[in-house]
Amino acid sequence: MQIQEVTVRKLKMRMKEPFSTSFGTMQDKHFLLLEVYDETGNRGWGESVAFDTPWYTEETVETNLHMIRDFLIPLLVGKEISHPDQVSDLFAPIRKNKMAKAALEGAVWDLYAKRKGIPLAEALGGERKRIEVGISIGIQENLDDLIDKIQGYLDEGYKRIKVKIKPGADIDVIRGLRTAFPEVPLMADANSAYSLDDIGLLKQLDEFNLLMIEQPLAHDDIIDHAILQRALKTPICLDESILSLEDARKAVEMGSTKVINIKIGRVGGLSEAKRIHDYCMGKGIPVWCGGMLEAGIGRAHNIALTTLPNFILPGDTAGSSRYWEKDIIEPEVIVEDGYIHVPDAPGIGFEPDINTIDEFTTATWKFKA
Ligand code: OSB
Ligand code: MG
Repeated sequence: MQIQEVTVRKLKMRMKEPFSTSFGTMQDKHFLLLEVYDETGNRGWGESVAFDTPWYTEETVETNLHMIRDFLIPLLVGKEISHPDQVSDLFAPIRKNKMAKAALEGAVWDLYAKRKGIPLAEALGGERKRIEVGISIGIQENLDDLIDKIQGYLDEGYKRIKVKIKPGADIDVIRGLRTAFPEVPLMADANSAYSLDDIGLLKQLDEFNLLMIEQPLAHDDIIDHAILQRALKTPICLDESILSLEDARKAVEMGSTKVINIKIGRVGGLSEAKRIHDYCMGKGIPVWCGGMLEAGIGRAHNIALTTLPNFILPGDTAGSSRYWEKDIIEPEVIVEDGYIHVPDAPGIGFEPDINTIDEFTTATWKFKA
Protein backbone atom coordinates (compact mmCIF):
# COMPACT_ATOMS: atom_id res chain seq x y z
CA MET A 1 0.00 0.00 0.00
CA GLN A 2 0.93 3.63 -0.43
CA ILE A 3 -0.15 6.57 1.69
CA GLN A 4 -1.31 9.28 -0.71
CA GLU A 5 -3.03 11.77 1.52
CA VAL A 6 -3.00 12.77 5.18
CA THR A 7 -5.54 14.93 6.99
CA VAL A 8 -4.44 16.49 10.27
CA ARG A 9 -7.00 18.01 12.60
CA LYS A 10 -6.38 19.92 15.79
CA LEU A 11 -9.04 19.33 18.43
CA LYS A 12 -9.91 20.80 21.76
CA MET A 13 -11.98 18.74 24.18
CA ARG A 14 -12.80 19.69 27.75
CA MET A 15 -12.49 16.93 30.31
CA LYS A 16 -15.35 16.44 32.77
CA GLU A 17 -12.98 17.22 35.59
CA PRO A 18 -9.45 18.57 35.94
CA PHE A 19 -6.63 16.02 36.21
CA SER A 20 -3.80 16.86 38.64
CA THR A 21 -0.37 15.29 38.89
CA SER A 22 2.84 16.16 40.74
CA PHE A 23 3.57 18.85 38.17
CA GLY A 24 0.26 20.51 37.46
CA THR A 25 -3.38 20.37 36.48
CA MET A 26 -5.01 20.05 33.09
CA GLN A 27 -8.63 20.14 32.00
CA ASP A 28 -8.65 21.23 28.36
CA LYS A 29 -7.18 18.56 26.16
CA HIS A 30 -5.68 19.82 22.89
CA PHE A 31 -4.52 17.11 20.50
CA LEU A 32 -4.03 16.12 16.86
CA LEU A 33 -6.19 13.61 15.06
CA LEU A 34 -4.81 12.07 11.87
CA GLU A 35 -6.36 10.33 8.88
CA VAL A 36 -4.19 8.57 6.32
CA TYR A 37 -5.59 7.55 2.90
CA ASP A 38 -4.13 4.87 0.64
CA GLU A 39 -4.25 4.60 -3.16
CA THR A 40 -7.67 2.91 -3.06
CA GLY A 41 -9.28 5.48 -0.75
CA ASN A 42 -9.18 3.31 2.38
CA ARG A 43 -8.39 5.28 5.49
CA GLY A 44 -6.82 4.78 8.88
CA TRP A 45 -7.02 6.89 12.03
CA GLY A 46 -4.38 7.97 14.52
CA GLU A 47 -4.34 10.24 17.58
CA SER A 48 -1.34 12.09 18.94
CA VAL A 49 -1.03 11.93 22.72
CA ALA A 50 1.18 15.02 23.05
CA PHE A 51 -0.29 17.67 25.36
CA ASP A 52 -0.24 21.40 24.75
CA THR A 53 2.54 21.91 27.31
CA PRO A 54 5.76 19.85 27.57
CA TRP A 55 5.40 18.65 31.18
CA TYR A 56 5.21 14.92 30.60
CA THR A 57 7.72 14.72 27.75
CA GLU A 58 9.26 17.50 25.69
CA GLU A 59 6.70 17.11 22.89
CA THR A 60 3.67 19.36 22.45
CA VAL A 61 0.76 19.60 20.00
CA GLU A 62 2.66 22.29 18.09
CA THR A 63 5.97 20.39 17.93
CA ASN A 64 3.99 17.36 16.71
CA LEU A 65 2.38 19.41 13.99
CA HIS A 66 5.78 20.70 12.89
CA MET A 67 7.32 17.23 12.84
CA ILE A 68 4.37 15.58 11.13
CA ARG A 69 3.96 18.25 8.49
CA ASP A 70 7.58 19.12 7.74
CA PHE A 71 9.43 15.83 8.28
CA LEU A 72 7.30 12.72 8.80
CA ILE A 73 4.66 13.08 6.09
CA PRO A 74 7.36 13.71 3.44
CA LEU A 75 9.11 10.48 4.56
CA LEU A 76 5.89 8.46 4.43
CA VAL A 77 3.77 9.64 1.52
CA GLY A 78 4.20 7.72 -1.74
CA LYS A 79 6.40 4.97 -0.23
CA GLU A 80 5.45 1.35 -0.88
CA ILE A 81 4.59 -0.19 2.50
CA SER A 82 3.82 -3.88 2.90
CA HIS A 83 3.67 -3.87 6.72
CA PRO A 84 3.31 -1.06 9.32
CA ASP A 85 6.59 -2.18 10.99
CA GLN A 86 8.30 -0.45 8.05
CA VAL A 87 6.99 2.95 9.13
CA SER A 88 9.41 3.17 12.05
CA ASP A 89 12.26 2.38 9.60
CA LEU A 90 11.10 5.22 7.33
CA PHE A 91 11.06 7.54 10.36
CA ALA A 92 14.45 6.38 11.67
CA PRO A 93 16.35 9.41 10.27
CA ILE A 94 14.35 11.64 12.62
CA ARG A 95 15.47 11.65 16.26
CA LYS A 96 12.93 11.14 19.06
CA ASN A 97 9.63 13.00 18.52
CA LYS A 98 8.04 9.68 19.48
CA MET A 99 4.47 10.92 19.88
CA ALA A 100 4.47 12.54 16.45
CA LYS A 101 5.77 9.31 14.90
CA ALA A 102 3.33 7.15 16.85
CA ALA A 103 0.31 9.16 15.70
CA LEU A 104 1.10 8.60 12.01
CA GLU A 105 2.24 5.01 12.49
CA GLY A 106 -0.95 4.23 14.43
CA ALA A 107 -3.04 5.50 11.53
CA VAL A 108 -1.08 3.23 9.17
CA TRP A 109 -1.69 0.25 11.48
CA ASP A 110 -5.45 0.94 11.48
CA LEU A 111 -5.41 1.26 7.68
CA TYR A 112 -3.39 -1.97 7.31
CA ALA A 113 -5.82 -3.94 9.49
CA LYS A 114 -8.82 -2.48 7.64
CA ARG A 115 -7.34 -3.47 4.28
CA LYS A 116 -6.90 -7.01 5.60
CA GLY A 117 -10.42 -6.96 7.04
CA ILE A 118 -9.18 -7.92 10.52
CA PRO A 119 -9.28 -6.20 13.92
CA LEU A 120 -6.18 -4.20 14.83
CA ALA A 121 -5.79 -6.47 17.88
CA GLU A 122 -5.47 -9.48 15.58
CA ALA A 123 -3.07 -7.64 13.24
CA LEU A 124 -0.85 -7.03 16.28
CA GLY A 125 -0.99 -10.68 17.30
CA GLY A 126 -3.33 -10.17 20.28
CA GLU A 127 -5.72 -12.86 21.38
CA ARG A 128 -7.74 -11.54 24.32
CA LYS A 129 -11.44 -10.92 23.74
CA ARG A 130 -11.69 -8.61 26.72
CA ILE A 131 -9.13 -6.62 28.68
CA GLU A 132 -9.05 -5.93 32.39
CA VAL A 133 -8.68 -2.25 33.24
CA GLY A 134 -7.93 -0.02 36.19
CA ILE A 135 -8.23 3.69 36.67
CA SER A 136 -5.76 6.49 37.37
CA ILE A 137 -7.01 9.21 39.70
CA GLY A 138 -5.48 12.66 39.92
CA ILE A 139 -4.47 14.43 43.13
CA GLN A 140 -7.56 15.60 45.06
CA GLU A 141 -8.14 18.48 47.48
CA ASN A 142 -8.40 16.15 50.46
CA LEU A 143 -8.43 12.49 51.45
CA ASP A 144 -12.21 12.28 51.86
CA ASP A 145 -12.75 13.43 48.27
CA LEU A 146 -10.24 10.85 47.09
CA ILE A 147 -11.90 8.07 49.07
CA ASP A 148 -15.33 9.03 47.67
CA LYS A 149 -13.96 9.04 44.12
CA ILE A 150 -12.32 5.67 44.56
CA GLN A 151 -15.48 4.16 46.06
CA GLY A 152 -17.42 5.40 43.03
CA TYR A 153 -14.97 3.79 40.59
CA LEU A 154 -14.90 0.53 42.56
CA ASP A 155 -18.70 0.51 42.35
CA GLU A 156 -18.38 0.94 38.56
CA GLY A 157 -16.24 -2.20 38.53
CA TYR A 158 -12.66 -0.91 38.16
CA LYS A 159 -10.37 -3.54 39.66
CA ARG A 160 -7.16 -1.61 40.20
CA ILE A 161 -6.75 1.90 41.58
CA LYS A 162 -3.81 4.14 40.80
CA VAL A 163 -3.38 7.42 42.63
CA LYS A 164 -0.98 10.25 41.96
CA ILE A 165 1.39 11.25 44.73
CA LYS A 166 3.75 14.17 45.24
CA PRO A 167 5.95 15.40 48.10
CA GLY A 168 3.61 16.48 50.88
CA ALA A 169 0.76 14.30 49.58
CA ASP A 170 2.18 10.79 49.76
CA ILE A 171 2.57 8.61 52.86
CA ASP A 172 -0.46 9.98 54.69
CA VAL A 173 -2.60 9.67 51.58
CA ILE A 174 -1.58 6.07 50.96
CA ARG A 175 -2.03 5.19 54.64
CA GLY A 176 -5.51 6.72 54.56
CA LEU A 177 -6.41 4.77 51.43
CA ARG A 178 -5.11 1.49 52.83
CA THR A 179 -7.18 2.01 55.96
CA ALA A 180 -10.29 2.72 53.88
CA PHE A 181 -9.61 -0.03 51.30
CA PRO A 182 -7.46 -2.75 52.90
CA GLU A 183 -7.78 -5.22 50.00
CA VAL A 184 -7.98 -3.10 46.87
CA PRO A 185 -5.15 -3.52 44.32
CA LEU A 186 -3.54 -0.11 44.77
CA MET A 187 -0.56 1.68 43.27
CA ALA A 188 0.97 5.16 43.28
CA ASP A 189 2.40 7.23 40.42
CA ALA A 190 4.85 10.02 41.32
CA ASN A 191 5.55 11.33 37.80
CA SER A 192 9.21 11.90 38.71
CA ALA A 193 8.57 14.00 41.82
CA TYR A 194 11.31 12.48 44.05
CA SER A 195 15.06 12.03 44.21
CA LEU A 196 17.40 9.60 46.00
CA ASP A 197 17.33 11.99 48.97
CA ASP A 198 13.80 10.66 49.53
CA ILE A 199 14.77 6.98 49.92
CA GLY A 200 13.79 7.03 53.60
CA LEU A 201 10.37 8.42 52.80
CA LEU A 202 9.76 6.09 49.86
CA LYS A 203 10.70 3.06 52.00
CA GLN A 204 7.73 3.89 54.23
CA LEU A 205 5.48 2.93 51.31
CA ASP A 206 6.63 -0.69 51.69
CA GLU A 207 4.22 -1.27 54.55
CA PHE A 208 1.12 -0.64 52.39
CA ASN A 209 1.37 -3.59 50.02
CA LEU A 210 1.24 -1.49 46.85
CA LEU A 211 1.23 -3.31 43.52
CA MET A 212 4.03 -0.98 42.44
CA ILE A 213 5.27 2.58 42.55
CA GLU A 214 5.41 4.26 39.15
CA GLN A 215 8.25 6.58 38.07
CA PRO A 216 9.34 7.89 41.47
CA LEU A 217 12.61 9.48 40.20
CA ALA A 218 13.73 11.64 37.29
CA HIS A 219 11.95 11.32 33.95
CA ASP A 220 15.18 10.39 32.16
CA ASP A 221 16.78 8.22 34.83
CA ILE A 222 17.46 4.51 34.92
CA ILE A 223 20.50 4.48 37.24
CA ASP A 224 19.06 5.97 40.42
CA HIS A 225 15.95 3.83 40.01
CA ALA A 226 18.18 0.73 40.25
CA ILE A 227 19.60 2.05 43.53
CA LEU A 228 16.12 2.81 44.81
CA GLN A 229 14.76 -0.59 43.77
CA ARG A 230 17.46 -2.32 45.81
CA ALA A 231 16.24 -0.40 48.86
CA LEU A 232 12.51 -1.02 48.31
CA LYS A 233 10.28 -4.08 48.59
CA THR A 234 7.61 -2.36 46.49
CA PRO A 235 8.23 -3.04 42.79
CA ILE A 236 9.19 -0.01 40.69
CA CYS A 237 7.39 0.50 37.39
CA LEU A 238 9.01 2.82 34.87
CA ASP A 239 6.91 5.09 32.69
CA GLU A 240 8.65 8.33 31.56
CA SER A 241 12.12 6.71 31.48
CA ILE A 242 11.27 4.13 28.80
CA LEU A 243 11.22 5.59 25.28
CA SER A 244 12.37 2.53 23.34
CA LEU A 245 13.18 -1.17 23.44
CA GLU A 246 16.80 -0.20 24.14
CA ASP A 247 15.72 1.77 27.21
CA ALA A 248 13.61 -1.18 28.38
CA ARG A 249 16.53 -3.58 27.95
CA LYS A 250 18.91 -1.34 29.90
CA ALA A 251 16.41 -0.74 32.70
CA VAL A 252 15.61 -4.44 33.05
CA GLU A 253 19.29 -5.46 32.94
CA MET A 254 20.18 -2.87 35.58
CA GLY A 255 17.32 -3.89 37.87
CA SER A 256 15.77 -0.41 37.67
CA THR A 257 12.25 -1.73 37.07
CA LYS A 258 10.18 -4.84 37.74
CA VAL A 259 7.18 -3.79 35.65
CA ILE A 260 6.89 -1.56 32.58
CA ASN A 261 4.10 0.85 31.69
CA ILE A 262 3.92 0.84 27.88
CA LYS A 263 2.44 3.90 26.21
CA ILE A 264 2.27 3.76 22.42
CA GLY A 265 3.01 7.47 22.03
CA ARG A 266 5.91 7.54 24.47
CA VAL A 267 7.76 4.73 22.65
CA GLY A 268 7.13 5.94 19.09
CA GLY A 269 4.35 3.62 17.98
CA LEU A 270 2.67 0.24 18.09
CA SER A 271 5.58 -1.61 16.46
CA GLU A 272 8.03 -0.48 19.17
CA ALA A 273 5.38 -1.07 21.85
CA LYS A 274 5.09 -4.65 20.63
CA ARG A 275 8.89 -5.08 20.59
CA ILE A 276 9.06 -3.93 24.21
CA HIS A 277 6.17 -6.25 25.08
CA ASP A 278 7.92 -9.22 23.47
CA TYR A 279 11.24 -8.46 25.16
CA CYS A 280 9.60 -8.10 28.59
CA MET A 281 7.67 -11.34 28.10
CA GLY A 282 10.95 -13.14 27.46
CA LYS A 283 12.39 -11.66 30.65
CA GLY A 284 9.36 -12.37 32.85
CA ILE A 285 8.68 -8.64 33.29
CA PRO A 286 4.92 -7.96 33.26
CA VAL A 287 3.67 -4.91 31.35
CA TRP A 288 0.50 -2.85 31.35
CA CYS A 289 -0.86 -0.17 29.04
CA GLY A 290 -0.58 3.38 30.28
CA GLY A 291 -2.86 6.22 29.30
CA MET A 292 -2.56 9.84 28.15
CA LEU A 293 -6.15 10.94 28.77
CA GLU A 294 -6.90 9.89 25.20
CA ALA A 295 -9.99 10.55 23.19
CA GLY A 296 -11.64 7.58 21.47
CA ILE A 297 -9.16 6.93 18.66
CA GLY A 298 -6.15 6.74 20.96
CA ARG A 299 -8.17 4.72 23.45
CA ALA A 300 -9.07 2.20 20.71
CA HIS A 301 -5.37 1.75 19.87
CA ASN A 302 -4.62 1.12 23.56
CA ILE A 303 -7.34 -1.52 23.74
CA ALA A 304 -5.92 -3.35 20.72
CA LEU A 305 -2.38 -3.31 22.15
CA THR A 306 -3.57 -4.61 25.52
CA THR A 307 -4.79 -7.86 23.91
CA LEU A 308 -1.15 -9.04 23.68
CA PRO A 309 -0.38 -11.83 26.18
CA ASN A 310 2.14 -10.10 28.47
CA PHE A 311 -0.27 -7.26 29.32
CA ILE A 312 -0.85 -9.13 32.56
CA LEU A 313 -1.72 -6.21 34.84
CA PRO A 314 -4.79 -3.96 34.43
CA GLY A 315 -3.90 -0.75 32.57
CA ASP A 316 -5.08 2.87 32.74
CA THR A 317 -7.47 2.55 29.77
CA ALA A 318 -10.67 3.59 31.53
CA GLY A 319 -14.04 4.03 29.79
CA SER A 320 -14.87 7.12 27.70
CA SER A 321 -17.28 8.44 30.34
CA ARG A 322 -14.48 8.76 32.90
CA TYR A 323 -13.07 11.62 30.81
CA TRP A 324 -15.67 12.95 28.35
CA GLU A 325 -19.27 14.10 28.22
CA LYS A 326 -19.17 12.84 24.66
CA ASP A 327 -16.35 10.88 23.03
CA ILE A 328 -15.46 11.01 19.31
CA ILE A 329 -16.17 7.34 18.53
CA GLU A 330 -19.25 5.16 18.17
CA PRO A 331 -19.88 3.23 20.29
CA GLU A 332 -17.99 4.83 23.20
CA VAL A 333 -15.60 2.69 25.25
CA ILE A 334 -17.60 0.99 27.99
CA VAL A 335 -16.23 -0.71 31.10
CA GLU A 336 -18.32 -3.53 32.54
CA ASP A 337 -17.25 -5.25 35.73
CA GLY A 338 -13.71 -3.94 35.18
CA TYR A 339 -13.44 -5.23 31.60
CA ILE A 340 -13.54 -3.67 28.14
CA HIS A 341 -14.83 -5.94 25.40
CA VAL A 342 -12.42 -5.91 22.42
CA PRO A 343 -14.32 -5.01 19.24
CA ASP A 344 -14.17 -7.45 16.33
CA ALA A 345 -14.79 -5.02 13.47
CA PRO A 346 -11.79 -4.36 11.18
CA GLY A 347 -9.07 -1.91 12.26
CA ILE A 348 -9.54 -0.07 15.54
CA GLY A 349 -13.10 -1.43 15.56
CA PHE A 350 -14.80 1.80 16.65
CA GLU A 351 -16.37 4.24 14.19
CA PRO A 352 -15.07 7.82 14.36
CA ASP A 353 -18.06 10.13 14.84
CA ILE A 354 -17.38 12.83 12.26
CA ASN A 355 -20.02 15.25 13.54
CA THR A 356 -18.55 15.20 17.02
CA ILE A 357 -15.02 15.42 15.63
CA ASP A 358 -16.03 18.49 13.59
CA GLU A 359 -17.57 20.05 16.68
CA PHE A 360 -14.22 19.86 18.55
CA THR A 361 -11.97 20.69 15.57
CA THR A 362 -10.20 24.04 15.72
CA ALA A 363 -8.03 23.68 12.58
CA THR A 364 -7.55 21.26 9.67
CA TRP A 365 -4.69 20.63 7.23
CA LYS A 366 -4.61 18.36 4.17
CA PHE A 367 -1.44 16.98 2.65
CA LYS A 368 -1.38 15.22 -0.72
CA ALA A 369 1.28 13.34 -2.66
O1 OSB B 1 1.85 9.26 34.27
O2 OSB B 1 0.57 7.75 33.59
C1 OSB B 1 0.83 8.93 33.71
C2 OSB B 1 -2.06 11.10 32.48
C3 OSB B 1 -1.37 12.06 31.78
C4 OSB B 1 0.00 12.00 31.72
C5 OSB B 1 0.69 10.99 32.40
C6 OSB B 1 0.00 10.02 33.10
C7 OSB B 1 -1.41 10.09 33.15
C8 OSB B 1 -2.23 9.16 33.90
C9 OSB B 1 -3.68 9.00 33.49
O3 OSB B 1 -1.85 8.56 34.87
C10 OSB B 1 -3.87 7.94 32.47
C11 OSB B 1 -5.22 7.99 31.81
O4 OSB B 1 -6.23 7.89 32.50
O5 OSB B 1 -5.27 8.13 30.58
MG1 MG C 1 2.81 7.48 34.86
